[in-house]
Amino acid sequence: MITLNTHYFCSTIFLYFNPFPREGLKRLGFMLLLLAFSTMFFNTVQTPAYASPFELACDDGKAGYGWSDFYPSGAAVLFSPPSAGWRITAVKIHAACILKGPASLFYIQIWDAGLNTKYSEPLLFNRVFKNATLDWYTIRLPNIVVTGDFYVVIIPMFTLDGPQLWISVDNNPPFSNTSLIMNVDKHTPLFHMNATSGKPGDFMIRVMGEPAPTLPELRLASVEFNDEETVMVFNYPGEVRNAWARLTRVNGDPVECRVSREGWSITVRVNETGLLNVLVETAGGDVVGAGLRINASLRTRFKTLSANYTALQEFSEVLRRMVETLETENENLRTQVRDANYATSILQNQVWRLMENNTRLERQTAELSMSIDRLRLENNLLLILLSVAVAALLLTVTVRRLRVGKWAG
Ligand SMILES: [Ca+2]
Repeated sequence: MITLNTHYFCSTIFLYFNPFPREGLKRLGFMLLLLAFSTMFFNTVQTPAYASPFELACDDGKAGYGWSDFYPSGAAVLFSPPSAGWRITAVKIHAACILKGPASLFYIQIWDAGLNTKYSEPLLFNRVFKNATLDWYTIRLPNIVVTGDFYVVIIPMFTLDGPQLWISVDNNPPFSNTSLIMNVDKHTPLFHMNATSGKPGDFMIRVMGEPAPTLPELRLASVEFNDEETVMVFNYPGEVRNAWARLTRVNGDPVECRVSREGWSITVRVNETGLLNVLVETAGGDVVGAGLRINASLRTRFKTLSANYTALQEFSEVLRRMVETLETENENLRTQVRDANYATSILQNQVWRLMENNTRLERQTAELSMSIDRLRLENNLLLILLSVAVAALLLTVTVRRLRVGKWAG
């Protein structure tokens, strides 16, 4: 947090008028009083510095010191309007801005009680502030209608070498306990400037407006991603005269977005990340807004998923081809098996036939063997008979020779 106290303001900004820094506070008070009188007297376009029936204020009008900080810090004030619906026509800031360096932007935002952005507008410092002049500055807004409590958030986008916006803080009791320093990137409070805090105060930020009928909310209906862009559809259940959208990049630069509408649907296409602010102008000229953070991680996750999906699709295609190949191989194998079965059955038949033949041959062999045995037996018998016949013949011959010898002798 960077603070610039009144003493410092006076001793730097009003040095020309005040050679004695200790007199600075009185001098500042006097100048503010003079300014208030002059604006009231001349009835200029400058809004009076004190609360009117249509001005919501949490400070008492006395600046104690100036606050500024680097992004993502922002000065926030919570307002509780007197009616449920409130039309914001302008925001007033008591501040001093040192205009130097290249022209650059600060932001004014409206958040709802749930810390959701409803409106975000980038503004050039030199279009709003006079150089090094502590004063009330009025920033006109396009009739933004809010429901219930809301925050006005000023993001000074402090830099060392560019314009430096110092927002006044009323640091005298009583305290409204409605000012805080926000992390506008994360949408979380960084520091509550409550009476019980170490540094209580009220940012000198006020709201000009009037009661308005409550309007329906602009709601996000769908988000889709593709390789090039994020496509969001918002619904507004009412007559829409105009619709527009603006993306604030992470570095703070604003980009206008493409918007198309059809009936209640407003389609916004974005190809970057950052804070998206979508706005519709109703038939009555009021403006209703919605904010949405388009996250880098969400897109990265989508891209990763998309890449994984493509890889899986390719793998699936490889698998499909493998299955096809396997199916073909399976069919071939089936055919081969069928053929093999056929061949087997043929072989089996041949085997059966061979076995039958074998059996028949065995039977024939057995029969032949029996025939051989019988013949062999018959042969033996015949041989015996032949031996007996030969022996009988020899005996007969011998007997005859003996008889012949006897007679002759
Ligand atoms: Ca006060």
